[in-house]
Amino acid sequence: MSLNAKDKANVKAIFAKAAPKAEEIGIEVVSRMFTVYPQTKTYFSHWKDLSSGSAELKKHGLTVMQGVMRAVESMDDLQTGLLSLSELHAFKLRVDPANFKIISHTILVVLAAQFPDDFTPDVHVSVDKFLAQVNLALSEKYR
Ligand code: HNI
Repeated sequence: MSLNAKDKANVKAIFAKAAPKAEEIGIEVVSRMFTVYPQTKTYFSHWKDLSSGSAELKKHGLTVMQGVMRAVESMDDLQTGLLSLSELHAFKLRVDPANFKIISHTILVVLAAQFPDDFTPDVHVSVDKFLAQVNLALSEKYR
């Protein structure tokens, strides 16, 4: 399941393309996650507004995408790169790690919708593998 050289190149390329649109993509990811998997909204009950136009959602969408882009940079050692984020989600936010799969799937869908020409089956496989590794690293501190 580890990423080969081609996977790494595919992941770097599609996220390089996504980077300038990180805010727009982040909004789309979080608002789709809330719509399709409404149980994810329970973690954000302290927000004033969970709608897709809200300032909180806009900020959080960008934050999550920046987290994913940082993971791209540390893809050779995700366990170390995502250690503090794993700690935060496990101990402070107490996010059930089942939700990491949900957001990964949502990220895949949004990338496919935003970049239909780039999102070939090959790229799909590579990004899927990468996000599975991110999930594993984010889940590290739960056990
Ligand atoms: Ni997540 C905060 C990254 C998945 C719920 N999250 C963050 C922050 C980053 C981040 C970065 C800000 C950290 C800080 O303040 O120092 N989250 C990521 C990444 C993923 C992810 C990279 C997966 C790809 N988070 C999820 C999921 C949920 C989630 C699946 C719940 C459904 N995250 C949260 C919550 C916060 C959060 C809740 C605090 C947000 C706030 O506004 O208080």
